[in-house]
Amino acid sequence: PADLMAYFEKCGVEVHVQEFAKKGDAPAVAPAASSKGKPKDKPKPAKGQGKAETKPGANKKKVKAGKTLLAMQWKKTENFPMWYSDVIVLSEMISYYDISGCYILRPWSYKMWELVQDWFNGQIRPLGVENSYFPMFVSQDRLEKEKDHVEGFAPEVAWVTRSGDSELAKPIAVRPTSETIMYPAFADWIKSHRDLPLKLNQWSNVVRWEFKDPTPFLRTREFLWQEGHTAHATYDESQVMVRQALELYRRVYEELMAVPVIPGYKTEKEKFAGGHQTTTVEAYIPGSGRAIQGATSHNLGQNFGKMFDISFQDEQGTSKIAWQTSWGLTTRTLGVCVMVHGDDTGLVLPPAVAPLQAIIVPIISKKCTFEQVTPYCESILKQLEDAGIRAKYDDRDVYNPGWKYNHWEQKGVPIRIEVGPRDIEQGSVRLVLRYSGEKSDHKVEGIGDTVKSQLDFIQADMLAKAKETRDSHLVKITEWEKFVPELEKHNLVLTPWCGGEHQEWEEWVKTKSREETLKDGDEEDERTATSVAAKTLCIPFDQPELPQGTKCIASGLPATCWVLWGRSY
Ligand code: 87F
Repeated sequence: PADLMAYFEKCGVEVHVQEFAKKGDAPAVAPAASSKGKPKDKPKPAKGQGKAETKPGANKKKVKAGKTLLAMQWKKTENFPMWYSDVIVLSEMISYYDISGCYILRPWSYKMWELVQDWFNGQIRPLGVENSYFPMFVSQDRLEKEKDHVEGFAPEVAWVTRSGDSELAKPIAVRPTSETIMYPAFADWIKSHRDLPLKLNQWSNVVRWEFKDPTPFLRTREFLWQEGHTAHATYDESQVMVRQALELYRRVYEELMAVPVIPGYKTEKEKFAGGHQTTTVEAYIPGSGRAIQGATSHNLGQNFGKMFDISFQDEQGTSKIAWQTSWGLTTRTLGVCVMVHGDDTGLVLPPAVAPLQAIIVPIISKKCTFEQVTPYCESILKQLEDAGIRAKYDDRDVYNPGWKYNHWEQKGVPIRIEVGPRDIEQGSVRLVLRYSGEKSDHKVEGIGDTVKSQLDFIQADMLAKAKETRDSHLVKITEWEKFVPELEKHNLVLTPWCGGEHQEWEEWVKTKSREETLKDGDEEDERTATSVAAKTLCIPFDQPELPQGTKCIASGLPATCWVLWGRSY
């Protein structure tokens, strides 16, 4: 199709593309459409969104001449969910699958996850955290041992009830999280203060059978994560661990994904019910004006220790209950990264998580053949690899340079290195930066160092730009009247809060913000099941000054802190 389109363009023919897929089928851009089972979850344009409404009968988008069939069909500002789907499919991160809420992570996204894993493993090792692997199945007795913890989550637990034709004597659950799988073993292993601290991590998949609309990476029924679980002799030690894990999560977002986050405490209402205190990092998605929980780190107190009898003899021989933590980071990180940085051409990757950081594209012509350009390109590749850069020379002769530019742009490769006849003559290369489109020419000597410093610059600048955008959507208010109008401007809102035990006021804000939004004629998006109600995201660690006598925005009671609100995923 790409070649056909190029041919028509050359002939000056304007092409209209008619897709023959049935209504509800994934469009032709999703390769999975050709597989036998019908792919699920591909978003469809919502009523009143996109071109479908403005031009009756024109539900299929017109592909402009010169664009290949494999180009993005939606703009980020035009229809954010459709744009997101375009990006993750065209970049070859995701393929759709015939079970709702489940997606194929293709090598391009899986490599990104591996880069996160490598970095994270490198950070937890010096903290004394060891990797391990526990079974994915949990018996009903164990899963339901800690009632508080499963309560509320129960509808999401998936059960295996049969093998072949025979019913299992007792159904077994697929892990939604591993507290109840790991802690009986903790109880076995921990007898004395000498057995502490115990710090384990596991990389695995978990299953949570959610009924809200799924979104690849952000909300899926099966996802990949790491879960850390630790046990300590004292509360203070456990608290150090909680904050170390959260700091790593902040760094995953900011240093790898180039996404700024706000670290803080969850309120009593939003914390993990099984624990003592939850800390979180919260990110902002400009395309939807929504917040998203990035990752959480819990201080479990002694709740699980009591339930699973995780006790030890201290130095004096007294029996004590262990203090525990748990913390988790998921493949959601990748979705947030795509949503924050992607543009109308496709994916834009920060170098730290780019499977390829630089792609070398030769410009072949009659006067400059593959044979002539290849040694030059290979020497560039060698220099890049020697500098520790993930690079590739795209020497395929079945595609022209324009096709390759488009392909690697869609995949978000941070730097393209173009090599043409003039470059070979002059001993130069042309660099094109994906995130800004900026072009510049450089000497081929020292190209490893040049590209390295460009990558560092891109990484820092992408974070700085994302932070600027996030900060411009962060407002501090002290009167309720401004609350919903600020949400409507896609802002996160920091307000004074009475805090503590006043959970009912949090519910009040949720209800009230929803009512006031719908009163203005907005419709709640039934398709994505994303609520227009605001909820608390966190009580930021970094607290602005709270003048004496400041009142809670909701209750009017004396405020005890600032809390961050937003519509969220
Ligand atoms: C769904 C079904 C059953 C979340 C669930 O955050 C149980 C649960 O316990 C459940 N969904 N949770 C909370 C998970 C807490 C905690 N686990 C370790 C984390 C980080 C990693």
